[in-house]
Amino acid sequence: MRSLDEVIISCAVTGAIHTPTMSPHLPITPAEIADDAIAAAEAGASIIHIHVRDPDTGEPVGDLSLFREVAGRISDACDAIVQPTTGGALTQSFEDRIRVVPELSPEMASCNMGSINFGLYQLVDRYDEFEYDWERPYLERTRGHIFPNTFEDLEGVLESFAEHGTRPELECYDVGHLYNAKSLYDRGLIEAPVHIQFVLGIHGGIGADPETLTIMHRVAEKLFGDAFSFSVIGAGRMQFPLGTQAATMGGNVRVGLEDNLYLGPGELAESNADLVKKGVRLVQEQTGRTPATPDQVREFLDLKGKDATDI
Ligand code: KMH
Ligand code: ZN
Repeated sequence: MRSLDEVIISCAVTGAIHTPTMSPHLPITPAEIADDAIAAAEAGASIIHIHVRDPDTGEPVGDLSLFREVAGRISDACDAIVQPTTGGALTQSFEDRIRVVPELSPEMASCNMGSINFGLYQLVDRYDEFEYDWERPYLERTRGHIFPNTFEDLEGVLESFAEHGTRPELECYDVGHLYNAKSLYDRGLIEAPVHIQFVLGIHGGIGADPETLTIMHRVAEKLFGDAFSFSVIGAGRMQFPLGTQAATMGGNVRVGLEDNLYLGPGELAESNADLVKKGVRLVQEQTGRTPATPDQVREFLDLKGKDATDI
């Protein structure tokens, strides 16, 4: 496995999972998303993972002008690596989700390594009522929804990544996704250095436990040897325990309101920066590793650089 002395902290600032009713601190408008991202970068995040939302209702959308505005604001204000999603929103088609790569030609973007059930319907029962009409049906529809990322889809999007010199971060929600990634790597559609995100705790993927992180890591090592690095998403309350475990293993950490709304039991995080600060503190205390700078990450992941993007 490849590892830096420092730890790469990614911050996923808004996502497409949580809805405004779940937290008043979820950034919604381009200015809110960008401001929260810039503060997260100041707190130690070197990669900022972005989605966008309808500024009036908070519904996750795929509007390229919103992506352009958010990415531009962040890039103008700080040196962090802007990493748009190609997972998008659950209401978007695959073709719609990936348009952000040719549009922004970013240094990195997420790339989801297989089709899965992606259940959010179970969150509905936690709330008596919702602030916006779209929230309940958005969550409910995931009962019958598959998040599509077929081999044909992946072949197409990876060609687009290669054409634009954009490094894919390989989102793996289960062990089989590591094998999918390996077969695409063997075919030359994914190039080294391979950077994998173990996504633990999505309802439809592998669970968020210390054991599953160990299993994903073991299999990735078997498949990729020393040709990969990794980061971890622990959904919900496992964000910090699994992030700390990942850092101890020489891996990297993703925090942010996309994956987790809470700083501690019953305590909503008031900003993404608060989650970054907690992640940095825990990792430093437990492992002695300090946050990598964006330029250290650029060198480690062989990114093309901010000036080569269309942001
Ligand atoms: N929402 C996370 C579970 C993406 O945006 O492409 C994974 C993610 C994937 O962030
Ligand atoms: Zn995302």
